[in-house]
Amino acid sequence: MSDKSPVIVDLKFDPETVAKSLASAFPGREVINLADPATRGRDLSGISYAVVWKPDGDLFERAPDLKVIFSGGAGVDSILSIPSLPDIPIVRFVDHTLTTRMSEWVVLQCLTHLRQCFTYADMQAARQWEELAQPQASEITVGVMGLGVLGLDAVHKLKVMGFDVIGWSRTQKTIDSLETFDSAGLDAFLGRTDFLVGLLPLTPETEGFYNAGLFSRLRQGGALGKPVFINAGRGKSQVSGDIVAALEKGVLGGASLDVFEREPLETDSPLWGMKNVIVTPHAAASSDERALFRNVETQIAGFERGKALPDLVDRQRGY
Ligand code: NDP
Ligand code: OXD
Repeated sequence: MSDKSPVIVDLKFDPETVAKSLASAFPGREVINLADPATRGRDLSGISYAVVWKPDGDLFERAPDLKVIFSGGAGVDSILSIPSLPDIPIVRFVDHTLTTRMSEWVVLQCLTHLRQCFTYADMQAARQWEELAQPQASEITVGVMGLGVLGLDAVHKLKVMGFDVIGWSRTQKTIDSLETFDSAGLDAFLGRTDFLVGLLPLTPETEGFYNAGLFSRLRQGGALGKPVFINAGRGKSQVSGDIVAALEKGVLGGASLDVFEREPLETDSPLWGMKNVIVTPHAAASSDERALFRNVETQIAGFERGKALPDLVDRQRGY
């Protein structure tokens, strides 16, 4: 029997993929996968570590001796909202596999709107051969909200594609070759933005943030005529009704949405069928389970050697 503390796994991901990835994870350490019915009623006291995504509401009461909580994703809102959350370190999942996926999604959406793929798809369906006027990427200003791990990588890759990129974050940043704005510079930032990319965490400050008032301050009359809203942060930061209304009124010319106020998105939501709108099912940057377990293994090994934990959540800030 190993003297290493077991790891509790409570991930509301695809159970089969989790089980398969766990088969070779955490060598020499017992894993208690709560998705496995055999663990039902198991005593979780005395256990130091848990890897969680949307954990059970009573997990922290069942596991009162945890020393570190590892988030199964980059966002931690579903952990921070649990009333019985103990005051111990929470480590976010920060990994190139997740960051790369997010930047792929962001760049794909920006290129899809830039290259007017919806109009070309309609023309293809109508067997219509016609070339549209094509702005350069450099004529489009992409305003990235959130200059954290994901925002900064997306900024870099959008610049490689030739977009004019500006960034906005809670605190002022100085970043080479990037014009940045802080909270006080919101109006100036929005007034310059053609494609708004949301990569903000969900906090009390960002709840309901992407709303009619904000959309009305985006630049009108840019190279594609109307601004586009692209969000992969959190759905509760956006007001769906305001997005639909802004698209209908022409305040927005298009949208790409990976996250929604309620997930799964209701089957009768108008967003599914709207012109120039892409809906993806919170899949922009899903965590790769193997990479997650490797990452947690490394963090635990470092922690047990007395190393400081990286990527810690600041509860005061809420992310
Ligand atoms: P980070 O914590 O690294 O960065 C968060 C950024 O948001 C920081 O720049 C921060 O500002 C900024 N921010 C936070 N609150 C505010 C505010 N009130 N006003 C302005 N700026 C603010 O997070 P990540 O980049 O790793 O991830 C961002 C979010 O992406 C996650 O929290 C999660 O919700 C979402 N996500 C979605 C996924 C998907 O598949 N759809 C996958 C992974 C993550 P400052 O720099 O000043 O602190
Ligand atoms: C995350 C997510 O936060 O997948 O990692 O939403």
